[in-house]
Amino acid sequence: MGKTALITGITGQDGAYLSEFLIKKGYTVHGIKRRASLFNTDRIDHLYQDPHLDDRNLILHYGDMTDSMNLTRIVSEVQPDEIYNLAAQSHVKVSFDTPEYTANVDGLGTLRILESVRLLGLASKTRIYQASTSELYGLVQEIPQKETTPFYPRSPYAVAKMYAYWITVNYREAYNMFACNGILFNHESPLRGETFVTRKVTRALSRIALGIQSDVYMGNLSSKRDWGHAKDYIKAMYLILQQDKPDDYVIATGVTTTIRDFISQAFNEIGIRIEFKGEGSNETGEIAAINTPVFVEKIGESYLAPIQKRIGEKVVKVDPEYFRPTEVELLIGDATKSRTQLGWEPKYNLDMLIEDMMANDVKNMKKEAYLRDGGYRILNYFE
Ligand code: NAP
Ligand code: F7E
Repeated sequence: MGKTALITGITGQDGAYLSEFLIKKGYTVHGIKRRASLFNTDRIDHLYQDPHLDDRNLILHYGDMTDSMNLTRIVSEVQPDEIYNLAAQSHVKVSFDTPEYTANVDGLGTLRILESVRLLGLASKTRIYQASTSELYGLVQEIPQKETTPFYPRSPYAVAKMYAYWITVNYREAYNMFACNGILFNHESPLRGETFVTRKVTRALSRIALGIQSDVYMGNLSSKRDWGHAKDYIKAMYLILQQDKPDDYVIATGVTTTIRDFISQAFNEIGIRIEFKGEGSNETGEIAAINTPVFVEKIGESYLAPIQKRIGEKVVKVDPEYFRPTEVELLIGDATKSRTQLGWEPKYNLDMLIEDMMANDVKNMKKEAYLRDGGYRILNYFE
């Protein structure tokens, strides 16, 4: 008999990769999904199975992190060996607009999971992974950040996650539960939500190159993030729950990059060199060179794609609307403990991550351009 896992936040980026990974390992995966007016299961549709089939390995339950009774009923029905608590209002900027809701879902939601396991008498059976975050380090007290670095949260999101972190530690110590925090630094992928900075950039650049969009407005270009690939990071979540003893681990690449450099590298990926000029909200990114000519073909004739005519144009601009009331300027993790104790090693570096994300978005936008303009066929890189 394989193990049974319950994943909250199964419809999110990490939930989707983790479900696929656990199913391949022989798990039966149960997931909690919110009711929405649309399906909202795009990321896991390839794993979906008809509820009338016997022996399903993916089973979805309606639920919400704000609803204790519903969570307790699901935990009771599923009797999971492992719970991966990934559900959260996960957008830092949005947490300034919805602080109470974020605290409820991200902070108290974690308590609800822990308490349901305890009340149902599952404390010695069910192992719990809590999706903690590098945002806890906020105004960093040490460089690089590791498990012992003091926290200094800088957003309602991070403060809520700080409660979740400590309540997880408290339940481990008070009730002997196998409850662990993965302190994960930013991780991205083609499945990343469209409003996080990396995906916003890879989508916008693909659209700019194809002439669907003229420019992109960004926030703080100088902050630095330690970006990894979500496919590597979900493996760490699994490893954390397979250890002999519960503990907390930092998961990071140890490399940090500015938003500005991420944008430049993503443009490079499609043969476009960009130059940044000016400062603060007056900073712009201009097209300095196009190294790979991009052709489009329509009804037999081929000509240069719209981007070709745009040398010198300002394609990246700053809108202070995207600035945060308090910013996390620098994150860089030290994952020595994970490497030595879990044997965790990331396969992707930043170049590979950007390549994966750009290839995916160029493919998506190519489809969009084709549908919109009725018959474009984009050649070269876009082929
Ligand atoms: P994500 O793509 O935003 O997914 C969040 C998931 O939580 C979605 O399935 C979402 O459902 C669900 N959710 C939100 N509010 C909920 C509620 N009230 N009740 C039930 N489900 C709810 O986030 P992610 O990038 O996969 O991250 C997974 C977890 O790791 C999150 O807890 C995040 O805070 C944390 N984390 C992420 C990173 C990172 O860089 N990605 C780093 C450190 C920690 P819908 O699909 O219905 O919106
Ligand atoms: O911002 C700057 C922004 O929204 C990264 C979540 O998964 O990782 C994520 O949180 C940086 C910030 O991620 C734009 O100011 C500039 O400095 O992609 P982000 P985040 O805030 O780091 C952590 C680890 C989590 O736990 C969270 O759940 O990029 N930035 N211009 C921008 N950010 C956005 N979103 N949009 C911009 O236009």
